[in-house]
Amino acid sequence: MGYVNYETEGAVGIITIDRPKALNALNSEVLDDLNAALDGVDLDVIRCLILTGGGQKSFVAGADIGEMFDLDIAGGEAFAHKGNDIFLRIESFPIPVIAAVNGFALGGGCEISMSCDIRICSDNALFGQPEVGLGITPGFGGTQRLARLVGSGIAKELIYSAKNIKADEAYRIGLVNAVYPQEELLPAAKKLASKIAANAPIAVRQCKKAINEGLQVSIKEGTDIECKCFGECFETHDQKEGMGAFLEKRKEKNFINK
Ligand code: DAK
Repeated sequence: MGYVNYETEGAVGIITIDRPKALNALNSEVLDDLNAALDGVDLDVIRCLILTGGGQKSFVAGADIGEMFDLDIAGGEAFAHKGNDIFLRIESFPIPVIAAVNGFALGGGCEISMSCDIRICSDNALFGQPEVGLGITPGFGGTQRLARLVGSGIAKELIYSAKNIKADEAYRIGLVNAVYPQEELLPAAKKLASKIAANAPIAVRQCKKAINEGLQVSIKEGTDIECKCFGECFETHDQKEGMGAFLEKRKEKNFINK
């Protein structure tokens, strides 16, 4: 695919947005290629995804400002739908997605990282929602996901002021889980992905579903969702394997995603 590379290492898939000349900005082609990369993930084999940016400087420097500049109302709406559909697809993708943020994560770049389950970043990462300085609102979920992740007070400050924050501040406010030197970022992402991939895949998927769906509803509805997800794990090979290993005092577990 032109602007997006997809490779696998065992049960881990790595998607790289690779348009370094434009700091990996999201134009329509990148969004199409990203969609195609997600289509290509073999969910029978892959248990965790990593999303990162090509080059050493940028994760994603936002939606493509050049492409947006001339859009009319219909074109703007079509672009908005295309982006939002993909971001929602990442958020509800059946397996966990880790954003390995290796530089600029501005506008749509910050937003795509927030549609991932977990964010870790390099020490040169820069996060921000600069849209109000461009005369628009965040449009790929920034007003919604940032407030949910870091609280409305900090989200409002960042969005209204359009200020960028460095990796250490992103860590302090809980936007990222960890910060690494650039060269250690991808190895750390792979290590975390492998740890996730070693657990029972059906259980991990049900956890993602329960957390994501539970965040949208009341605690009572959320715990009902949790009960349903818990139930879904039973009668599976992997539930018998996981509990069997404990009862037999066996360290090795053979989870087969069934
Ligand atoms: N779009 C297009 N090209 C970009 C770009 C972007 N967002 N960011 C960088 N580039 C391009 C530059 O134009 C330049 O191209 P050439 O001039 O070499 O052809 C190349 O990448 C290198 O950039 P710089 O020369 O500027 O590199 P610097 O290191 O000096 O600066 C920078 C890096 C990231 C600080 C700077 O490039 C910058 O400020 N970029 C713009 C960042 C930004 O404002 N991002 C937010 C974009 S707005 C919506 C949906 C979505 C959105 C909104 C609404 N609806 C559904 C309603 C999303 C909006 C956004 O994401």
